[in-house]
Amino acid sequence: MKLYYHPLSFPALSTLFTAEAAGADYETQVINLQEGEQKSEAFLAINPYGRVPALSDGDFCMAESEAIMRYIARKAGSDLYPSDIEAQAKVDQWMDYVVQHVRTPVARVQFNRVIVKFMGGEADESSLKTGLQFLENNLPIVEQTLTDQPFLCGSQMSLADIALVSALEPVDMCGIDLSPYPNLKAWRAERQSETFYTNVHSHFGAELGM
Ligand SMILES: N[C@@H](CCC(=O)N[C@@H](CS)C(=O)NCC(=O)O)C(=O)O
Repeated sequence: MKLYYHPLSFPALSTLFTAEAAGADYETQVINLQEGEQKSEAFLAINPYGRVPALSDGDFCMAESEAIMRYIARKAGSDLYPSDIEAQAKVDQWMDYVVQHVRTPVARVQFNRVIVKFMGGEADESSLKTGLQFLENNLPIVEQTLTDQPFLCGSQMSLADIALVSALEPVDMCGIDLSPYPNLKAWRAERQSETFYTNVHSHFGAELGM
């Protein structure tokens, strides 16, 4: 199984973290987004959407990070994505919440505080404010959940937790303050000390010397 990624793509990192946590046998290939490799003919044959992450497994190719996470966990027979229908539904629920209500606003802040500088553009202050406001609206439920229980879906780590760790990857780089959420902050530090994380990198941006 091969995972195509870029170290600054947090959706792509979620697939690497999943492969590590599930104990999957995998290799990786970096796709150079700065050079536009994602739109090359060779890569479009793997992912016609022209984005990372993507996965190939023999002749089988697929895209979309959460779908890839589920594929990896199922293929490895991992409990990260439980087979019980209700337990699985709860993992799906939290994965959807994290992607929609945490990852999307984090990406908005990252775009306006970090990416625009690389692109030589200007931040859209209203978009930035909206991203920060969405986080302020949405993170308290995550904080409360991780106060009540060790993981998003109860007592065991699942794909939902990996989605959350990944969604929060750029927070230090783009100055998002997690101190109003002490349990989330401590939970994140604990996950970042685990091998599924440290086998991928020490911190977000490390691969590029950031
Ligand atoms: N919904 C997709 C999002 C993938 C995505 O937006 N990837 C970005 C990097 S984070 C990308 O490859 N951008 C390059 C481009 O759009 O040209 C997923 O979760 O996999």
